[in-house]
Formats: sequence, C-alpha cells, structure tokens
Amino acid sequence: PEGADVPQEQKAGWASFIKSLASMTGDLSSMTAPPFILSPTSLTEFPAYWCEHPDAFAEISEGKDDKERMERVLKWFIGTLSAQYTTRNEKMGSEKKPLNPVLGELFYGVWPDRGYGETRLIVEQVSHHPPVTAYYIENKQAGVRLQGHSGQKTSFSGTAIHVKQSGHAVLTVQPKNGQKEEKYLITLPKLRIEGIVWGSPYIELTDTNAIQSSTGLTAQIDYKGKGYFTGKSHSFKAVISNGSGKAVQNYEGVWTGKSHIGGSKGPLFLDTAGHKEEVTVKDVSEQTEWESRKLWVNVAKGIRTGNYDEAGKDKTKIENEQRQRRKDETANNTAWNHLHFTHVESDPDYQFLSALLHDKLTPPHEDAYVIKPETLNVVGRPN
Ligand code: HCR
Repeated sequence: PEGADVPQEQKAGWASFIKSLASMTGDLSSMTAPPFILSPTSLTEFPAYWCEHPDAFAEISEGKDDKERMERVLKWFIGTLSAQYTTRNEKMGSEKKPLNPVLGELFYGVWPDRGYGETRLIVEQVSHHPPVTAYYIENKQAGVRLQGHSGQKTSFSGTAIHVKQSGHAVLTVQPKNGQKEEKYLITLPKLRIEGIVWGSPYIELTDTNAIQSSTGLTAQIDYKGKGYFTGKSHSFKAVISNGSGKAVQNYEGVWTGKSHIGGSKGPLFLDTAGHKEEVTVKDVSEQTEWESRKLWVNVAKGIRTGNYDEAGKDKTKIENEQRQRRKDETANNTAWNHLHFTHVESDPDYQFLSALLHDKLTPPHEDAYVIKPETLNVVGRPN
C-alpha cells in the first residue's frame, strides 16, 4: 500500500512532499523532505564513487593498445555504477535525499597507494542554484586523471522522479607503453527514482551514455530495467565501436553484478558485487570550516541520531549564513571565487571529442570546470 515504508508519524509529511513534487521546477535539491528520507551525506561526497576501485582506475594506462585501454575504461566505468547508484540502499535501506551543498563547499580524499600509486580526490561545489559539483581525481604514478562536473534536472511523472544529469567528465590517460596521451569523454546516464509512493526510493538507470576516445573508439552503454533484456533490474548492454562505427566488441549483464563479453553466455567481463574501497578522509577535527563533514557535522549528527530539531536548527544557520554572504557580495559588487576550479564557457575536450561521436550531442559544446594546477596541494579555503 501507499506509504508502507514511511514511519507512521511522517506519513502526512511524505504525502505532502509527493504533492509538492508535482509543482517542482527542475531542482529538487532545495525542497524540504520529511526526516526519514534525509541522508547525513552531502552531494559533494558523491564524486568519490568514481574511484571505489582505484586499482581498476590505475590499470587503464597498462592496456597494451587503444582497444585494450578502451575496454579497461569501460570496465572501470561499469564498476563505478553500483557505488554511484545503490550505495544508499545498501547502507540506509533506500535512496535518501543528500544534503544540498553550499557554494564553496569542499571535499578531499585519498585512496592510499597499494602498489599502483596514490589516488587523490578534490571536490568543490561551484554553484548552489542550480547545484553543480566539480571534481578532479588523479593517480599521478599511473598516469590517469578524471575531471568533471555534475548537476541534475529533476521532474516528476506521478510515480517516478526523472533525473537528467548535466555535465560530463573527461578522463586523460598516459599509456604506460609510451604511446600518445588519450582522452575519453564520458557522458552521463539518466536516472529514474522509483518506489516513491511506498516511501522506499531506489534508482534505475535508463537510456544511454557514451564514452568517446580521442583514438576514435566509442563505447555506448544502454540501460534497461526489469523485463527488457534479461528480466533483471539494473541491466545494461555495451558496445565498443571503431571510428567508422563498426562494432568491435559487445558486453551485457547487470551493473550490480556480473556481465559477460559477447553475449550473456560469454566469458566473464566484470563482477561488480565484490569489494569496494571507500575514500579515506581526514578526521573532522582536522578539517577546515568549508570541508563538507566539518561544515555539516551537527546536521549529520542530528539526522543520524534522530534529533531532527538540532539538525534543522543547524541547517537553517548554515543557510542563513549563505544568504547573508550572497547579499554582501551583491552590496559590495564582488563575486565568489572558486578555490580549485576555473569555469570555462566551452570545454575544448568536449567540443573535440563529442564531434567524434556518431550520435551527435546537442548542443555541440558544454562548459567545464578546469582544475587550477597551482591549488592541487592547497587544502581548505583561507577564512
Ligand atoms: C538524484 C540524486 C542527486 C544526484 C545523485 C547523482 C546523480 C550525483 C552524481 C553522482 O555521480 C551520481 C549520483 C547518484 C545519486 O544516485 C543521485 C541522487 C539520488 C537521489 C538524489 C535526489 C536529489 C534526491 C531525491 C529525493 C528522494 C529520494 C525523495
């Protein structure tokens, strides 16, 4: 029945939240939702999901030729999906509403060297309305780095929330065998959030996304839920094609478990159900004021312990401070400066790589947030 998974005392709140979804105008992040559906984690932490298999990320550069490297990029990419889209279900019982980051919020992390070099993560919230998160992930020793940004446009169909992701990522690989540097443009899939009426939301990926390499190779990934390819949820089919659009290899399976090369009975391509390595983050006591876990410490504690009054009070305090900052900027005619990223109106990598795609993207250009190399070792914003 409707609202079956909603705590009794929050059923009315959930019903009115669903009602308000109908009039939402593309940005769900700033809407107030009942406490049972709140996550204590800010969206600035989500880019860490790109690298919970730091070994797969590092090993891309060891591929012997462009085809093998593209296959490794695909393997790493498919391997990120279960972390990106099912972690909250596993840890909190259902998808939850993440904390809406403030402008300038920062998140840093590392995956320690386990024989393939250290991987570093730098995240900055570069826009609040609409929310946009910029990130940079690099393993210097392995010669791989990922730069991207992420935003969402949400709409409600009556039963499901549809999320169109904006932004893209560019992966740069310096092959270990000395071959020329390669770039891979990664576009992002669409999401459907199901289970809303019951109060236990979960994500299904829909539609398609692409990985376009500067070598000419393309990987296209198609997503289907239950009842399409296999009768299983979270299914995908992927195909790697060469520059003339001819398929060179197919893959299929589920992104939450096993997938196979060729067809469903082919050799194992990947099993994503295994171990994932969470990012290592400094203790809150060692973080600066703009770092996510420090900034939200009381709100997160309130949500975790069910002390929603405390959570609400601190959230209001943070939001009021932000409002004041924006007012001051308008009054003083100053602009907020990003610490780690520079905004560019048109990303040259996107323009070049998207032009190589068979299914052309519209528009053919997109903006980007480019890491400021000189700030790579800066931690925290000077107050
Ligand atoms: C849609 C979503 C915020 C955005 C999250 C993104 C798209 C962020 C970029 C990551 O790389 C991947 C990713 C994973 C998340 O699954 C996705 C979130 C799921 C829910 C959340 C909504 C804004 C909140 C919906 C509120 C519901 C649960 C009531």
